[in-house]
Amino acid sequence: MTECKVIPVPIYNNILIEQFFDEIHPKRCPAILRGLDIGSCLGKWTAEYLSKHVGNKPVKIHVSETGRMNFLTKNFQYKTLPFDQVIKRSSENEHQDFFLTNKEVYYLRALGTDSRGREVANLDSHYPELCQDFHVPKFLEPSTIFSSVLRVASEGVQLWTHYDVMDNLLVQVTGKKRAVLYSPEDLPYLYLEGDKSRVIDIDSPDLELFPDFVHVTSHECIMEPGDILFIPALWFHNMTSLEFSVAVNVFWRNLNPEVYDKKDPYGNKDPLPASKALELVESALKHLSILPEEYQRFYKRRMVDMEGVAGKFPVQTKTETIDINGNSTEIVFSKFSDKLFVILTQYGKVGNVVEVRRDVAQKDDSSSAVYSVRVLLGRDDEEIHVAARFLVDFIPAQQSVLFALSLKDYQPKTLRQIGKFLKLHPSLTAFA
Ligand SMILES: O=C(O)CCC(=O)C(=O)O
Repeated sequence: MTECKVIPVPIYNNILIEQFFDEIHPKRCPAILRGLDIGSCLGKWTAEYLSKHVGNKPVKIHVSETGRMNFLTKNFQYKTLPFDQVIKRSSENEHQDFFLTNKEVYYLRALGTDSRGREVANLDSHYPELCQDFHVPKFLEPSTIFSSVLRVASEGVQLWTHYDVMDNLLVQVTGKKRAVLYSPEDLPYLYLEGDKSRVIDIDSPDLELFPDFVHVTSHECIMEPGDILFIPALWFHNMTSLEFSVAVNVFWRNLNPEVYDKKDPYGNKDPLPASKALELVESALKHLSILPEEYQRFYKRRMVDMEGVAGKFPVQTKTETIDINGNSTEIVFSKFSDKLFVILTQYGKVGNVVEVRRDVAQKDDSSSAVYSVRVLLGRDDEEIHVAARFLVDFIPAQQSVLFALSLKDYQPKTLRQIGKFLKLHPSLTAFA
Protein backbone atom coordinates (compact mmCIF):
# COMPACT_ATOMS: atom_id res chain seq x y z
CA MET A 1 0.00 0.00 0.00
CA THR A 2 1.21 3.53 -0.72
CA GLU A 3 1.32 6.03 2.06
CA CYS A 4 -0.02 8.94 0.05
CA LYS A 5 -2.15 11.58 1.70
CA VAL A 6 -5.87 10.77 1.67
CA ILE A 7 -8.61 13.40 1.92
CA PRO A 8 -12.28 12.41 2.07
CA VAL A 9 -14.48 14.01 -0.58
CA PRO A 10 -16.88 16.34 1.25
CA ILE A 11 -20.53 15.31 1.38
CA TYR A 12 -23.24 17.96 0.97
CA ASN A 13 -26.64 16.74 2.17
CA ASN A 14 -29.89 17.99 0.63
CA ILE A 15 -28.46 21.15 -0.92
CA LEU A 16 -30.72 23.85 -2.30
CA ILE A 17 -30.59 24.03 -6.09
CA GLU A 18 -28.78 27.39 -6.17
CA GLN A 19 -26.13 26.20 -3.71
CA PHE A 20 -24.38 24.14 -6.36
CA PHE A 21 -23.34 27.04 -8.62
CA ASP A 22 -23.05 29.55 -5.76
CA GLU A 23 -20.97 27.50 -3.35
CA ILE A 24 -19.77 24.13 -4.58
CA HIS A 25 -18.91 24.56 -8.26
CA PRO A 26 -16.64 27.62 -7.78
CA LYS A 27 -14.34 25.64 -5.46
CA ARG A 28 -13.29 23.40 -8.41
CA CYS A 29 -13.00 20.43 -6.06
CA PRO A 30 -14.92 17.16 -6.08
CA ALA A 31 -18.00 16.94 -3.91
CA ILE A 32 -20.69 14.39 -3.17
CA LEU A 33 -24.24 15.72 -3.37
CA ARG A 34 -26.45 13.46 -1.32
CA GLY A 35 -30.23 13.42 -1.02
CA LEU A 36 -31.11 15.15 -4.32
CA ASP A 37 -33.98 13.91 -6.45
CA ILE A 38 -32.56 11.75 -9.24
CA GLY A 39 -35.93 10.26 -10.23
CA SER A 40 -37.61 6.92 -9.74
CA CYS A 41 -34.51 5.05 -11.02
CA LEU A 42 -33.29 4.96 -7.42
CA GLY A 43 -34.39 1.58 -6.13
CA LYS A 44 -36.04 0.71 -9.45
CA TRP A 45 -33.04 0.01 -11.69
CA THR A 46 -32.44 -3.58 -10.64
CA ALA A 47 -30.98 -6.12 -13.06
CA GLU A 48 -34.47 -7.56 -13.67
CA TYR A 49 -36.07 -4.19 -14.37
CA LEU A 50 -33.32 -3.05 -16.73
CA SER A 51 -33.32 -6.30 -18.74
CA LYS A 52 -37.07 -6.30 -19.05
CA HIS A 53 -37.43 -2.65 -20.03
CA VAL A 54 -34.54 -2.28 -22.43
CA GLY A 55 -34.60 -5.76 -23.94
CA ASN A 56 -32.05 -7.27 -26.25
CA LYS A 57 -30.72 -4.43 -28.35
CA PRO A 58 -27.01 -4.96 -29.12
CA VAL A 59 -24.47 -2.87 -27.18
CA LYS A 60 -20.67 -2.64 -27.20
CA ILE A 61 -18.88 -3.61 -24.00
CA HIS A 62 -15.45 -4.23 -22.49
CA VAL A 63 -14.92 -7.82 -21.28
CA SER A 64 -11.99 -8.72 -19.06
CA GLU A 65 -10.72 -11.67 -17.05
CA THR A 66 -9.83 -9.34 -14.19
CA GLY A 67 -11.57 -6.34 -12.69
CA ARG A 68 -8.61 -4.00 -12.94
CA MET A 69 -8.74 -2.89 -16.57
CA ASN A 70 -5.34 -2.02 -18.01
CA PHE A 71 -5.24 0.15 -21.11
CA LEU A 72 -1.47 -0.47 -21.43
CA THR A 73 -1.55 -4.28 -21.59
CA LYS A 74 -5.08 -4.28 -23.08
CA ASN A 75 -6.26 -7.01 -20.72
CA PHE A 76 -9.80 -6.65 -22.04
CA GLN A 77 -11.62 -7.18 -25.30
CA TYR A 78 -14.35 -5.24 -27.07
CA LYS A 79 -17.44 -7.37 -27.69
CA THR A 80 -21.07 -6.87 -28.64
CA LEU A 81 -23.89 -8.47 -26.64
CA PRO A 82 -27.64 -7.96 -26.27
CA PHE A 83 -28.29 -5.42 -23.50
CA ASP A 84 -30.26 -7.89 -21.35
CA GLN A 85 -27.35 -10.36 -21.54
CA VAL A 86 -24.92 -7.64 -20.41
CA ILE A 87 -27.16 -6.90 -17.44
CA LYS A 88 -27.55 -10.57 -16.54
CA ARG A 89 -23.85 -11.31 -16.77
CA SER A 90 -22.71 -8.11 -15.00
CA SER A 91 -24.97 -8.87 -12.08
CA GLU A 92 -23.74 -12.46 -11.58
CA ASN A 93 -20.33 -13.66 -10.41
CA GLU A 94 -20.12 -16.83 -12.47
CA HIS A 95 -21.42 -17.31 -16.00
CA GLN A 96 -22.63 -20.21 -18.06
CA ASP A 97 -22.07 -18.32 -21.28
CA PHE A 98 -18.84 -16.36 -21.53
CA PHE A 99 -16.12 -15.12 -23.92
CA LEU A 100 -12.92 -15.61 -21.89
CA THR A 101 -13.57 -17.31 -18.54
CA ASN A 102 -16.63 -18.08 -16.46
CA LYS A 103 -15.65 -15.31 -14.00
CA GLU A 104 -15.08 -12.57 -16.58
CA VAL A 105 -16.30 -9.04 -15.84
CA TYR A 106 -18.17 -6.57 -18.04
CA TYR A 107 -18.21 -2.81 -18.50
CA LEU A 108 -20.70 -0.91 -20.59
CA ARG A 109 -20.07 2.74 -21.38
CA ALA A 110 -23.04 3.68 -23.56
CA LEU A 111 -22.38 5.20 -26.95
CA GLY A 112 -24.63 6.60 -29.64
CA THR A 113 -26.19 4.30 -32.21
CA ASP A 114 -23.74 5.28 -34.97
CA SER A 115 -21.78 2.14 -35.88
CA ARG A 116 -18.43 4.00 -35.93
CA GLY A 117 -18.96 5.21 -32.38
CA ARG A 118 -18.99 8.87 -33.43
CA GLU A 119 -22.29 9.82 -31.87
CA VAL A 120 -22.51 11.45 -28.47
CA ALA A 121 -24.21 9.28 -25.80
CA ASN A 122 -27.64 10.52 -24.84
CA LEU A 123 -29.88 8.68 -22.41
CA ASP A 124 -33.07 10.28 -23.75
CA SER A 125 -32.58 9.22 -27.34
CA HIS A 126 -30.69 5.94 -26.90
CA TYR A 127 -32.47 4.57 -23.82
CA PRO A 128 -35.99 6.02 -24.14
CA GLU A 129 -37.23 3.10 -22.00
CA LEU A 130 -35.18 4.42 -19.06
CA CYS A 131 -35.03 8.17 -19.48
CA GLN A 132 -38.36 8.83 -17.71
CA ASP A 133 -36.89 7.29 -14.57
CA PHE A 134 -33.84 9.55 -14.43
CA HIS A 135 -33.72 13.28 -13.62
CA VAL A 136 -30.77 15.38 -14.63
CA PRO A 137 -30.00 17.57 -11.58
CA LYS A 138 -32.17 20.67 -11.85
CA PHE A 139 -29.35 23.18 -11.52
CA LEU A 140 -27.86 22.22 -14.92
CA GLU A 141 -28.85 24.50 -17.78
CA PRO A 142 -30.13 22.05 -20.48
CA SER A 143 -28.44 23.90 -23.36
CA THR A 144 -24.99 23.32 -21.80
CA ILE A 145 -25.41 19.55 -21.46
CA PHE A 146 -23.09 17.65 -23.78
CA SER A 147 -23.92 14.01 -23.04
CA SER A 148 -25.65 11.67 -20.61
CA VAL A 149 -23.86 8.34 -20.43
CA LEU A 150 -25.26 5.10 -19.03
CA ARG A 151 -22.56 3.01 -17.33
CA VAL A 152 -23.01 -0.59 -16.18
CA ALA A 153 -20.26 -2.57 -14.45
CA SER A 154 -19.75 -5.95 -12.82
CA GLU A 155 -18.61 -6.04 -9.22
CA GLY A 156 -14.85 -5.41 -9.07
CA VAL A 157 -14.48 -3.47 -12.33
CA GLN A 158 -11.90 -0.74 -11.89
CA LEU A 159 -11.61 1.90 -14.55
CA TRP A 160 -8.13 3.40 -15.02
CA THR A 161 -7.30 6.89 -13.83
CA HIS A 162 -8.09 9.51 -16.48
CA TYR A 163 -9.28 13.07 -16.84
CA ASP A 164 -12.11 14.55 -18.91
CA VAL A 165 -12.25 18.08 -20.24
CA MET A 166 -15.81 18.95 -19.25
CA ASP A 167 -17.40 19.28 -15.84
CA ASN A 168 -19.20 16.12 -14.89
CA LEU A 169 -21.87 14.88 -12.52
CA LEU A 170 -21.65 11.14 -11.97
CA VAL A 171 -24.97 9.88 -10.62
CA GLN A 172 -24.70 6.50 -8.93
CA VAL A 173 -28.04 4.74 -9.26
CA THR A 174 -27.47 1.09 -8.28
CA GLY A 175 -24.68 -0.47 -6.21
CA LYS A 176 -21.75 1.12 -4.40
CA LYS A 177 -18.66 2.53 -6.05
CA ARG A 178 -15.28 3.65 -4.74
CA ALA A 179 -14.11 6.89 -6.32
CA VAL A 180 -10.51 8.07 -6.04
CA LEU A 181 -9.69 11.47 -7.48
CA TYR A 182 -6.48 13.46 -7.93
CA SER A 183 -6.21 17.18 -8.44
CA PRO A 184 -4.92 18.52 -11.78
CA GLU A 185 -2.02 19.87 -9.68
CA ASP A 186 -0.89 16.25 -9.19
CA LEU A 187 -0.29 15.77 -12.90
CA PRO A 188 3.53 15.55 -12.45
CA TYR A 189 3.12 12.47 -10.24
CA LEU A 190 0.66 10.53 -12.39
CA TYR A 191 2.82 9.41 -15.33
CA LEU A 192 0.36 10.28 -18.05
CA GLU A 193 -0.07 8.71 -21.40
CA GLY A 194 -2.53 10.99 -23.18
CA ASP A 195 -5.47 11.50 -20.83
CA LYS A 196 -4.75 8.36 -18.75
CA SER A 197 -2.35 7.55 -15.92
CA ARG A 198 0.06 4.66 -16.46
CA VAL A 199 -0.24 3.85 -12.74
CA ILE A 200 -2.85 1.12 -12.96
CA ASP A 201 -2.64 -0.28 -9.44
CA ILE A 202 -3.22 2.88 -7.44
CA ASP A 203 -3.23 1.07 -4.07
CA SER A 204 0.07 -0.79 -4.52
CA PRO A 205 1.87 0.99 -7.34
CA ASP A 206 5.25 -0.13 -8.62
CA LEU A 207 7.38 2.58 -7.01
CA GLU A 208 10.45 1.64 -9.02
CA LEU A 209 8.55 2.57 -12.16
CA PHE A 210 6.50 5.36 -10.61
CA PRO A 211 8.51 6.77 -7.67
CA ASP A 212 6.79 10.16 -7.68
CA PHE A 213 3.35 8.62 -7.23
CA VAL A 214 3.94 8.83 -3.46
CA HIS A 215 3.41 12.61 -3.75
CA VAL A 216 -0.20 12.41 -4.91
CA THR A 217 -3.06 13.37 -2.64
CA SER A 218 -5.93 10.98 -3.02
CA HIS A 219 -9.46 12.40 -2.63
CA GLU A 220 -11.66 9.44 -1.86
CA CYS A 221 -15.26 8.48 -1.26
CA ILE A 222 -17.60 5.53 -1.40
CA MET A 223 -20.62 6.43 -3.48
CA GLU A 224 -23.96 5.08 -2.33
CA PRO A 225 -26.99 4.66 -4.61
CA GLY A 226 -28.47 8.14 -5.10
CA ASP A 227 -25.16 9.98 -4.63
CA ILE A 228 -24.03 12.49 -7.22
CA LEU A 229 -20.30 13.05 -7.52
CA PHE A 230 -19.21 16.37 -8.97
CA ILE A 231 -16.01 15.72 -10.93
CA PRO A 232 -14.59 19.06 -12.08
CA ALA A 233 -13.00 19.04 -15.56
CA LEU A 234 -9.31 18.01 -15.46
CA TRP A 235 -9.60 16.16 -12.15
CA PHE A 236 -8.23 12.65 -12.55
CA HIS A 237 -10.56 9.89 -11.42
CA ASN A 238 -10.38 6.15 -10.88
CA MET A 239 -13.58 4.23 -10.22
CA THR A 240 -14.12 0.78 -8.73
CA SER A 241 -17.55 -0.84 -8.67
CA LEU A 242 -17.89 -2.54 -5.30
CA GLU A 243 -21.12 -4.23 -6.44
CA PHE A 244 -23.07 -4.64 -9.68
CA SER A 245 -23.27 -1.01 -10.60
CA VAL A 246 -25.44 1.23 -12.73
CA ALA A 247 -24.70 4.93 -13.10
CA VAL A 248 -25.39 7.82 -15.44
CA ASN A 249 -22.97 10.63 -15.86
CA VAL A 250 -23.73 14.01 -17.34
CA PHE A 251 -20.98 16.06 -18.96
CA TRP A 252 -21.66 19.73 -19.54
CA ARG A 253 -19.77 22.49 -21.31
CA ASN A 254 -18.42 24.72 -18.60
CA LEU A 255 -16.32 26.75 -21.07
CA ASN A 256 -17.24 28.69 -24.20
CA PRO A 257 -18.64 26.01 -26.60
CA GLU A 258 -16.23 27.22 -29.31
CA VAL A 259 -13.18 25.81 -27.51
CA TYR A 260 -14.38 22.20 -27.59
CA ASP A 261 -13.45 19.82 -30.38
CA LYS A 262 -16.60 19.25 -32.42
CA LYS A 263 -15.45 15.73 -33.35
CA ASP A 264 -15.34 14.46 -29.78
CA PRO A 265 -18.12 12.02 -28.88
CA TYR A 266 -16.59 11.17 -25.47
CA GLY A 267 -15.96 14.64 -24.06
CA ASN A 268 -12.33 13.81 -23.38
CA LYS A 269 -10.44 15.52 -26.21
CA ASP A 270 -8.36 18.44 -25.03
CA PRO A 271 -9.94 21.84 -25.77
CA LEU A 272 -8.79 23.17 -29.15
CA PRO A 273 -6.45 25.89 -27.81
CA ALA A 274 -4.87 23.34 -25.44
CA SER A 275 -4.34 20.68 -28.11
CA LYS A 276 -2.79 23.34 -30.40
CA ALA A 277 -0.47 24.35 -27.53
CA LEU A 278 0.51 20.70 -26.91
CA GLU A 279 1.23 20.27 -30.62
CA LEU A 280 3.50 23.33 -30.56
CA VAL A 281 5.35 22.04 -27.51
CA GLU A 282 5.90 18.72 -29.24
CA SER A 283 7.28 20.52 -32.25
CA ALA A 284 9.48 22.71 -30.00
CA LEU A 285 10.91 19.60 -28.33
CA LYS A 286 11.63 18.09 -31.74
CA HIS A 287 13.57 21.22 -32.71
CA LEU A 288 15.57 21.09 -29.49
CA SER A 289 16.38 17.39 -29.85
CA ILE A 290 19.19 18.03 -32.36
CA LEU A 291 21.10 20.08 -29.77
CA PRO A 292 23.43 18.53 -27.15
CA GLU A 293 21.78 17.40 -23.89
CA GLU A 294 23.16 20.39 -21.95
CA TYR A 295 21.55 22.86 -24.35
CA GLN A 296 18.29 20.97 -24.39
CA ARG A 297 18.09 21.14 -20.61
CA PHE A 298 18.90 24.85 -20.60
CA TYR A 299 16.30 25.76 -23.23
CA LYS A 300 13.63 23.54 -21.69
CA ARG A 301 14.17 25.48 -18.46
CA ARG A 302 13.87 28.73 -20.38
CA MET A 303 10.59 27.55 -21.86
CA VAL A 304 9.22 26.82 -18.40
CA ASP A 305 10.55 30.12 -17.12
CA MET A 306 8.82 32.08 -19.89
CA GLU A 307 5.56 30.98 -18.36
CA GLY A 308 6.66 32.00 -14.87
CA VAL A 309 7.71 35.50 -15.91
CA ALA A 310 4.51 36.03 -17.85
CA GLY A 311 2.74 35.16 -14.60
CA LYS A 312 0.01 33.22 -16.34
CA PHE A 313 -0.10 30.24 -14.06
CA PRO A 314 -2.02 30.56 -10.79
CA VAL A 315 0.33 32.30 -8.38
CA GLN A 316 4.04 32.82 -8.86
CA THR A 317 5.74 31.63 -5.72
CA LYS A 318 9.39 31.54 -4.70
CA THR A 319 10.74 30.00 -1.53
CA GLU A 320 14.16 30.64 0.03
CA THR A 321 15.82 29.70 3.29
CA ILE A 322 18.52 32.07 4.58
CA ASP A 323 20.50 32.53 7.77
CA ILE A 324 19.71 35.67 9.83
CA ASN A 325 21.85 36.02 12.96
CA GLY A 326 22.19 32.24 13.23
CA ASN A 327 18.44 31.64 12.79
CA SER A 328 17.23 29.69 9.79
CA THR A 329 14.63 31.94 8.15
CA GLU A 330 12.20 30.80 5.50
CA ILE A 331 11.02 33.40 3.04
CA VAL A 332 8.13 32.71 0.67
CA PHE A 333 7.03 35.28 -1.92
CA SER A 334 3.71 34.82 -3.70
CA LYS A 335 2.47 37.30 -6.23
CA PHE A 336 -1.27 37.78 -6.51
CA SER A 337 -2.78 40.17 -9.04
CA ASP A 338 -3.16 43.02 -6.54
CA LYS A 339 -0.86 42.01 -3.70
CA LEU A 340 2.46 40.55 -2.83
CA PHE A 341 2.38 38.01 0.00
CA VAL A 342 5.67 37.61 1.88
CA ILE A 343 6.04 34.99 4.60
CA LEU A 344 9.04 35.49 6.90
CA THR A 345 9.27 32.74 9.45
CA GLN A 346 11.83 31.36 11.88
CA TYR A 347 9.30 28.98 13.46
CA GLY A 348 8.00 27.13 10.37
CA LYS A 349 4.56 28.70 10.76
CA VAL A 350 2.76 31.69 9.35
CA GLY A 351 2.43 33.86 12.50
CA ASN A 352 1.21 37.49 12.49
CA VAL A 353 -0.44 38.61 9.26
CA VAL A 354 -0.04 42.32 8.51
CA GLU A 355 -1.14 44.29 5.49
CA VAL A 356 0.81 47.33 4.37
CA ARG A 357 -1.05 49.37 1.80
CA ARG A 358 0.88 51.75 -0.38
CA ASP A 359 -1.07 54.67 -1.79
CA VAL A 360 0.08 57.77 -3.57
CA ALA A 361 -0.69 61.16 -2.06
CA GLN A 362 -0.79 64.11 -4.44
CA LYS A 363 0.21 67.46 -2.99
CA ASP A 364 0.58 70.50 -5.28
CA ASP A 365 2.55 69.05 -8.14
CA SER A 366 4.48 66.42 -6.25
CA SER A 367 3.41 62.96 -5.18
CA SER A 368 4.58 60.83 -2.31
CA ALA A 369 3.81 57.35 -1.01
CA VAL A 370 1.59 57.01 2.03
CA TYR A 371 1.38 53.80 4.01
CA SER A 372 -1.28 52.27 6.14
CA VAL A 373 -0.53 49.25 8.30
CA ARG A 374 -3.23 46.85 9.50
CA VAL A 375 -2.83 43.64 11.48
CA LEU A 376 -5.21 41.03 10.09
CA LEU A 377 -4.23 38.12 12.32
CA GLY A 378 -2.14 37.78 15.45
CA ARG A 379 -0.30 40.37 17.53
CA ASP A 380 -1.63 43.89 16.91
CA ASP A 381 1.09 45.91 18.61
CA GLU A 382 3.66 48.55 17.82
CA GLU A 383 6.53 46.11 17.28
CA ILE A 384 4.66 44.33 14.46
CA HIS A 385 3.47 47.61 12.89
CA VAL A 386 6.97 49.08 12.92
CA ALA A 387 8.56 45.90 11.56
CA ALA A 388 6.10 45.67 8.64
CA ARG A 389 6.42 49.37 7.83
CA PHE A 390 10.23 49.09 7.96
CA LEU A 391 10.39 46.00 5.71
CA VAL A 392 8.05 47.28 3.02
CA ASP A 393 10.60 49.89 1.97
CA PHE A 394 12.96 47.16 0.82
CA ILE A 395 10.41 45.73 -1.58
CA PRO A 396 10.52 47.26 -5.02
CA ALA A 397 7.02 46.07 -6.02
CA GLN A 398 4.38 48.78 -6.36
CA GLN A 399 1.43 46.86 -4.96
CA SER A 400 0.34 46.40 -1.37
CA VAL A 401 2.22 43.81 0.64
CA LEU A 402 0.81 41.22 2.99
CA PHE A 403 3.43 40.04 5.48
CA ALA A 404 3.24 36.93 7.62
CA LEU A 405 5.81 37.54 10.35
CA SER A 406 7.02 34.92 12.75
CA LEU A 407 10.50 35.99 13.86
CA LYS A 408 12.44 35.23 17.03
CA ASP A 409 13.22 38.93 17.44
CA TYR A 410 12.29 42.19 15.77
CA GLN A 411 15.53 44.08 16.52
CA PRO A 412 16.62 46.69 13.91
CA LYS A 413 19.69 44.53 13.14
CA THR A 414 17.52 41.52 12.28
CA LEU A 415 15.07 43.56 10.22
CA ARG A 416 17.91 45.32 8.35
CA GLN A 417 19.45 41.98 7.37
CA ILE A 418 16.12 40.67 6.14
CA GLY A 419 15.52 43.95 4.32
CA LYS A 420 18.89 43.74 2.60
CA PHE A 421 18.02 40.26 1.37
CA LEU A 422 14.57 41.38 0.16
CA LYS A 423 16.04 44.35 -1.68
CA LEU A 424 18.48 42.25 -3.64
CA HIS A 425 16.28 39.27 -4.33
CA PRO A 426 15.88 38.82 -8.10
CA SER A 427 12.39 37.39 -7.93
CA LEU A 428 11.17 40.44 -6.04
CA THR A 429 12.74 42.62 -8.69
CA ALA A 430 10.93 40.52 -11.29
CA PHE A 431 7.67 41.11 -9.39
CA ALA A 432 8.18 44.88 -9.43
O1 LIG B 1 -18.20 5.34 -12.88
C1 LIG B 1 -17.64 4.91 -13.89
O2 LIG B 1 -17.80 3.78 -14.33
C2 LIG B 1 -16.70 5.81 -14.63
C3 LIG B 1 -17.08 7.23 -14.49
C4 LIG B 1 -16.25 8.14 -15.33
O3 LIG B 1 -15.16 7.85 -15.71
C5 LIG B 1 -16.80 9.43 -15.66
O4 LIG B 1 -17.91 9.75 -15.22
O5 LIG B 1 -16.10 10.20 -16.36
